[in-house]
Amino acid sequence: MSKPITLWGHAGGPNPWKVIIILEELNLKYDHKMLEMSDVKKEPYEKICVNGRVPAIEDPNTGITLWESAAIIEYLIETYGQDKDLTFTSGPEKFLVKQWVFFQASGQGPYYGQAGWFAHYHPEKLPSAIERYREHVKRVLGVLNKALEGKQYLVGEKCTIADLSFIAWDMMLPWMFGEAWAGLDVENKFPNYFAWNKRLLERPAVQAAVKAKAAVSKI
Ligand SMILES: N[C@@H](CCC(=O)N[C@@H](CS)C(=O)NCC(=O)O)C(=O)O
Repeated sequence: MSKPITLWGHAGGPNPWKVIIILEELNLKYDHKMLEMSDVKKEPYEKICVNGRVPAIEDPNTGITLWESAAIIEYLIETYGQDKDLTFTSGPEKFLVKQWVFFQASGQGPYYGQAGWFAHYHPEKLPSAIERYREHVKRVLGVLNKALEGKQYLVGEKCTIADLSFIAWDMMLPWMFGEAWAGLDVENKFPNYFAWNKRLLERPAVQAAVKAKAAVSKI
């Protein structure tokens, strides 16, 4: 790889940071172009992502333009993951990685997103909506906690994109729950999840993304 990948992202939204974690893990050169939310659903960005959402990438080394964060991280791993150490390429593990990557994109992201939306952005205060999506977040934490019983990582004995894809949304939990966050007592109620999340956050690539996000966003 010789030329940097362009990543179209946003300062606060989690999905571009999910991609940045993988770019950092793979030690790839990239240029993070941060858009305002008011610019994603119009030209010129809609020419890059017809869905008008970030992230999207443009990779001049292969000519691809790609959006949807899960598709992007699979592309990066398959194209640039030299020794495939962040995934599995055969056996049941190959599909178990996909299972968790799909679950993150369909079962974590949208519910966490709605929990954040109703707590912070919805024009009316709707306690029942806030409660509904916070319950969904707790359910996801419960699923991960159960799956991680007696295990360090979701698939096999190593860290993969299955694990790494959850972090960017998990980083936003304190913001999402506000004052209710401390009362959730994640460390004691979801101990396997808590230890796993801590383990992932200690990775240098994740730390690089956490620091870069903190420099441009408060959430
Ligand atoms: N499923 C998409 C979700 C992308 C997404 O919702 N991105 C947010 C920012 S994190 C966005 O662009 N929102 C703009 C909007 O909804 O108008 C993915 O994983 O890439």
